[in-house]
Amino acid sequence: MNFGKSLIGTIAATLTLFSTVILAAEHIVTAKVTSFKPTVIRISIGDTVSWDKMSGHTTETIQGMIPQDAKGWMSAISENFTTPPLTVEGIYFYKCTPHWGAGMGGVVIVGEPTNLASIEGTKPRGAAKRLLKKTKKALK
Ligand SMILES: [Cu+2]
Repeated sequence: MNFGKSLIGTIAATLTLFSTVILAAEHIVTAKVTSFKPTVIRISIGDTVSWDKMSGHTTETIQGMIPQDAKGWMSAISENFTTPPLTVEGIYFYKCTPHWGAGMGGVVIVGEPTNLASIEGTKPRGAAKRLLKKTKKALK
């Protein structure tokens, strides 16, 4: 009897583990000339993001424009980078450092946009301002 119960427990735990792994999705962003496609993506907590066709590009989170408790990320140049599972909810602005002057950046929204007011509070200008506009549009 005890064996039966622990077996069921083991099966339940295994299924929970599998469903977590299966449900965590990988999202692909493609670098195209000096932009990221799609520029703004919405993902679930625990998903990952990968960048493709990154020759000559980087992806690096922008200081002050990610959730307070989140770790940012920084790729090497030309690296088809994949984030670890993004477990802190909120909005992450990122840039391609070599092409930020040309406005090459993007946004990952993990779960709910909990830090939107905080990002607005930084009064972004230029490319960051355009990213904010696209973020708000995506949230409508
Ligand atoms: Cu670039």
